[in-house]
Amino acid sequence: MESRRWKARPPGSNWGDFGPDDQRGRMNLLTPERRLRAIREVEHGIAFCLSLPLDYPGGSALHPLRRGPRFSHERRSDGWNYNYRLSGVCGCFNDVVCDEAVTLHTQYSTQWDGLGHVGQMFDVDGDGQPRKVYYNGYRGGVDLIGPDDAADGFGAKAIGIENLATVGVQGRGVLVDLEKRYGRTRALVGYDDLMAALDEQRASIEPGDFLCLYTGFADLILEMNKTPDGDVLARSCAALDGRDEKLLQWITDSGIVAICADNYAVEAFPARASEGDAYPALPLHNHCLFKLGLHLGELWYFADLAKWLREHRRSSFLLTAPPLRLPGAVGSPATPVATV
Ligand code: UVW
Repeated sequence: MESRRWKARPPGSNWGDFGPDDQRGRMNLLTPERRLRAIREVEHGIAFCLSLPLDYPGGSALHPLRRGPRFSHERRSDGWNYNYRLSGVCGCFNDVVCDEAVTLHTQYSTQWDGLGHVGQMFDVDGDGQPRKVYYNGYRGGVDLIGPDDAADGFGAKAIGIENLATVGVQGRGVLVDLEKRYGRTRALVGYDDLMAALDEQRASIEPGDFLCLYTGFADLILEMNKTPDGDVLARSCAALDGRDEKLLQWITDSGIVAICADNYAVEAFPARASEGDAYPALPLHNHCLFKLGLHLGELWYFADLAKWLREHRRSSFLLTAPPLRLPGAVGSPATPVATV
């Protein structure tokens, strides 16, 4: 018998639709047939790296709590396990070896937001008491364990990023060229604007697709050469309008499996003002990660792919974009590849 971990699910959510214990969300729509359709996008055998160097943006201007990768090394004998000369018992080995450790904020640079990245205070038990919950009713303090929780072992015991990795993230990407439409002007893109951009490109989105948004934001970051100007970035490039209900409904209805953008948060952050006693600061994150189990890719690098697609009057490609299979993480760096 099915046992759900919630009595009431959030309005507009799909909790339970992929099963009571589902941890993959909309990636369930990535079927073998849809992967095959994606593979048929490959005609030239040309591949594009869709990642920034993972030590970009540089500094902490985009998010004060996220820092770039820091390397460290282990001691070995009386030196370090780096440029270390193997000697062996006979002293006759001539190998030289390097190992390393890295402290990496999983969402510093090109990344996937996992389903444990954003949840909501919601009355899942129907007893009038809002609780910290995430996609499909997984709970803060029970399934997602942090330093404040009494339970053993930190991390996401459910809906961790490893659940995305085991999907084998590969499908059809459709790049919407918002940079061509808006340049680097700050633009809030709602449903009507997105549909107009798709029409202009004669692109269509089908269930199982990855919606990819090229805004020029990552190019600006690269140009800032690791000293990003937060004020300039906040005033630049397009971002989705997470308060546009029509856009959110389209995301639900479209059957897309993920949204991947080259900007900071896919949606504009801060979002437009809202009304009411309690509402999400990140409404598109709320709709996608929390309600639909739909992953978000951020700070991807699309410039080279976008140029090629423009020149060839194409919008779609094969996308291969696994996160790290790192159990318990709520996000992951990524080095996605587009093949055309
Ligand atoms: C925040 O956490 C603000 O957003 P993001 O998903 O962009 O990392």
